Amino acid sequence: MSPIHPAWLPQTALAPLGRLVVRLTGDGALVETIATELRRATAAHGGRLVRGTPRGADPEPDVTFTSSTAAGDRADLGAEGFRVVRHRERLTVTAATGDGLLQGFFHVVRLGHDPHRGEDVAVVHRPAHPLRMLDHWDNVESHPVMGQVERGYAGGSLFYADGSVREDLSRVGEYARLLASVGVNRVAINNVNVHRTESRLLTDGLPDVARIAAQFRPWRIRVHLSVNFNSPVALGGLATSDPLAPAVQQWWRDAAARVYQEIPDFGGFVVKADSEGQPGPFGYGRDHADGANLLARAVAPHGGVVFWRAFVYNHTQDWRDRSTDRARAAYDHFAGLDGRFDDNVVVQVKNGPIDFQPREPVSPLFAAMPRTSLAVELQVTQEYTGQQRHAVYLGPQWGEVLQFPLTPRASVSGLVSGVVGVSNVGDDPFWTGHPLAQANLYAFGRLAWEPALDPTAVLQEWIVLTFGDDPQVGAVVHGILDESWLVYESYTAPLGVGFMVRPGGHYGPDVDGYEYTPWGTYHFADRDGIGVDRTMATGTGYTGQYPEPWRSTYESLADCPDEVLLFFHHVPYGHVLRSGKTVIQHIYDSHFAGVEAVAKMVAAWESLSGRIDQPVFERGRERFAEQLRSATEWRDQVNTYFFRKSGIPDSAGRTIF
Ligand code: GCV
Repeated sequence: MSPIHPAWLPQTALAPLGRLVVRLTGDGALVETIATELRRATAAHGGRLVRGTPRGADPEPDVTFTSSTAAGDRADLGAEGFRVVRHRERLTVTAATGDGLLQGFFHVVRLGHDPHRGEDVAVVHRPAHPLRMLDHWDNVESHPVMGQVERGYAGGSLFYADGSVREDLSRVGEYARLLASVGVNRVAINNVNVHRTESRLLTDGLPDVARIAAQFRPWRIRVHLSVNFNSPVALGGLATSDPLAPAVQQWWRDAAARVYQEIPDFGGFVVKADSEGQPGPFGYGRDHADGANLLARAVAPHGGVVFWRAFVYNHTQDWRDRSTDRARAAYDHFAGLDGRFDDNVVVQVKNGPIDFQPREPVSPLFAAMPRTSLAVELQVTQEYTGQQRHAVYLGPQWGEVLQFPLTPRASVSGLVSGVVGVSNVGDDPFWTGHPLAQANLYAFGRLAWEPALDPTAVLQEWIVLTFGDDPQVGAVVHGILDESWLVYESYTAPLGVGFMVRPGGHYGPDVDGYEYTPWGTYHFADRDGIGVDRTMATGTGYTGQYPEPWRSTYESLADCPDEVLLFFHHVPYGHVLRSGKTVIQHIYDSHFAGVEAVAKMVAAWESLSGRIDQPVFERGRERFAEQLRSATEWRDQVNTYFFRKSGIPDSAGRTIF
């Protein structure tokens, strides 16, 4: 068993700061957290930590972290911001809160060598979104089908083993440190599918939840629980969980009060309701505003927040029924409720209208609820993007989503107050299965804090912190990861078609895997053409959920961008794309090119032998071998399927079976 990998915070990452004279002022729990970091770093690397206000005998600090109580700073820097001033080779970081100072501390770690040297600067950093959260789909008791972590590709859970909360939670503390270093400030610790044992975390499991919260607290990360909407019946013995029943309301108030007694900084609840078998307000003839407000009012007196998921759709559809369209569901259920949610409800919307496919258009719901707090939900765990066996850097996808100009005035990022990711971490020694998948966890936090960051620059930060500044390693890792999302897309589902995966596990190709199932139908391929007609003119009308200009853009075959063409239109195989290629030739070309790109990744990784830690190299090598095998399978199955359907040969005459 390899020792636990330090991810992007090895001792070497703290060495540049640890060599300097550093002053730290202020007090409080978070200042003590920073002090511990600085004490360790300076002790290991020969620098010096000076606490408190300057005294005559103290050496001049190279870097100063200072807590300010000035009203102007409070207004300017807010609850989590910090100011960085470099003047004559002295660096000063000022914050009005411990949270801000902690973020400022990690900012200086990212600056690397000699952070006090360089041009004079004065810049304020504030997060774009106050809510930056990771959801864990971890089960306390390993689920017979989904295992310990639903859609987890990094071993077991950090929190649970053998049916209960782990005795030793020290690794959770390490995880909290990593998350804090990239600005994550909330974590939900159990699966949104809340099974029997997990529902009891809210009641008799509370002391254990409190132990987990204690690991996150020094890093100011608030813990949330996913709760089962039916808890008043299942746990409280009530006859109903109807959100309008006074006894139900009282039950939730009491439950929340007990939680806050045990965990005063508890974040609140996460709820998946009326979705994929989870109970919800529909069962009582109520709507999702009634359901969400029930829980919101229970936690409101304690400052809690309820993340209510908009992932509500019918998973028992009849594939013969062409009028149902899963893509429409979130908007159809939620847009009409805008304005009815309490202030402490955050409606959590998946980035796309379906389910974390390699490519989807952004959900139109972000533009439809101006009077509701929204969060965008991203999938860091690589359910449909290679399950941490394929190297896929998702930063560019998330950057595109967050910056997508959905309305004439606002990007998705500008329409939401939170960014939530489904965590990709488990008890794996490398945290994330594929060591390169750590980059996704890192980028999630950084982009949630500042969506305008260039994902390639974020990757560069991660590379230097993790591997050091060997330029060859940097070039190779960039070469592998920069375009890896597009490479993955190219050898899997083309042009916005999704779900050509093996049902259940969602790994590997199965073109017709979901085509005749109750979960929705995704490609409608026949001998003449492919794609889902979601237009208003002849299809499901989904395009009508978008504001202009996207409604017209997506409705029009001529204007629809190639990469989502088959998401919106059913076209003949001979349809000529904006790229100038026919759809069928694009399918062939992209699949051949994708596998070639993976072969280059494999060779590039091999060149790192001896230049990076051996266990990281070996783990990566094993994953790249699987990626090449799997990509080849995708290429051959997808190409063969569409060649057989269409009868149109590859113009380059390559091997199709
Ligand atoms: C936690 C998809 C996944 C499910 C997941 C669900 C959700 O359907 O396959 O495993 O359930 O999304 O987001 O709730």
